[in-house]
Amino acid sequence: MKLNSIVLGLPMVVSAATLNTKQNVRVGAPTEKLVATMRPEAKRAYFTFGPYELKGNPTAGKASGGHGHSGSSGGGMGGMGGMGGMGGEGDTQSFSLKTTGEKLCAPCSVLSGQIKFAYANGTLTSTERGIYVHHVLTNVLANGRQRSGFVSGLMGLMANGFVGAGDDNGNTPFIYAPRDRSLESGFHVNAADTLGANIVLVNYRPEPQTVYLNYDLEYMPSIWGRDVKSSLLSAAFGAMKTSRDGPVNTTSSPITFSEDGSMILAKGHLHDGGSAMYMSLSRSKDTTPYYTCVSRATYGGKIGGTDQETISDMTDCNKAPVEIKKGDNMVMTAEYDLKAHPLRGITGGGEGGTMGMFRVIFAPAPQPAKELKGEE
Ligand SMILES: [Cu+2]
Repeated sequence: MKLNSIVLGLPMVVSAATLNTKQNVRVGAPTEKLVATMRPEAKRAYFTFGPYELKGNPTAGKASGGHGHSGSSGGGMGGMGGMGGMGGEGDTQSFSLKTTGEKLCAPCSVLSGQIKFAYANGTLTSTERGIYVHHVLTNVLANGRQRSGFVSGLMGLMANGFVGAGDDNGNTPFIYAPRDRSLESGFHVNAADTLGANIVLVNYRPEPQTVYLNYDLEYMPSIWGRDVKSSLLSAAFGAMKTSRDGPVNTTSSPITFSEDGSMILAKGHLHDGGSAMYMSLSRSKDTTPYYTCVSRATYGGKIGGTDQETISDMTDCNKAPVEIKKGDNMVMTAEYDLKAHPLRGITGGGEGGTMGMFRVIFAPAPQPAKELKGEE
């Protein structure tokens, strides 16, 4: 029996591979061809999970644009608007995924990644088709390789965030290496790493829908370069300030970096109603910023069956890595403008909550060589 499986093992693997290339279609994987863009020697592929079966939504089409309401202002949604909002609002359906790095590209260093939902036939889902991606939060952890945070305080405890999506940022990839290739970094994934994802979706259609989650990953097929850390940092705990009269700001206290490194990417995260996330960086004893940037919300696309315009993307804050010194301070501001863009109307009534965050991807500075330490 054992011998048999050893002998038979090889032909079976080969035939499976042949089948894969022959068909070249996996249930739930988008049919769009992928081309590596970060580095010529990189690979790119879809990693597909699911199916996730969404119940039909009997109140679909009755979603009220937030502007019609007077009773539930942004402030009134306080309990839902903050971190609690990640768990979902009244009309969301949640799923969880637990797997290992083996089911991704391990051993590999992910250079960029993007979430793509598709139907069984590979057609991408969209808000127009009634699939609203509230959140996909992915964490990748390894025993003994927890990514400690790179800022001090509660928000900086963990930095394990892997490719995710929000209602606002599905249209462009997260990058773990600079596009200008000025330094070598990636999100390291080993076979034994555990991947956990919290998937929160809304079905804006009356009939059930079945979807598949795809990680579109571009990666180096080895452990390569600096291992990045990735954290979601919030302008405030709880809801952001909002007003129906125009733009209002919520500004954070200074958030202090706890190590040297390079900020590879900063990308804002807002909910519908938000217009921009601002960031400024200053050296520890200096209040004059050495770096400022803005990540703006782009609105586009309607939610299926409603007249609600929703955020389709956020611009990247930085175009090139920013050199960070331990002790530097970051201050961020979330701007909401309900006059320009109402809060998301929840199917069956009510309004979505608010968030104001930055996803920050950080490559720690290389450790000084050991012999240098010895000479000290
Ligand atoms: Cu959010």
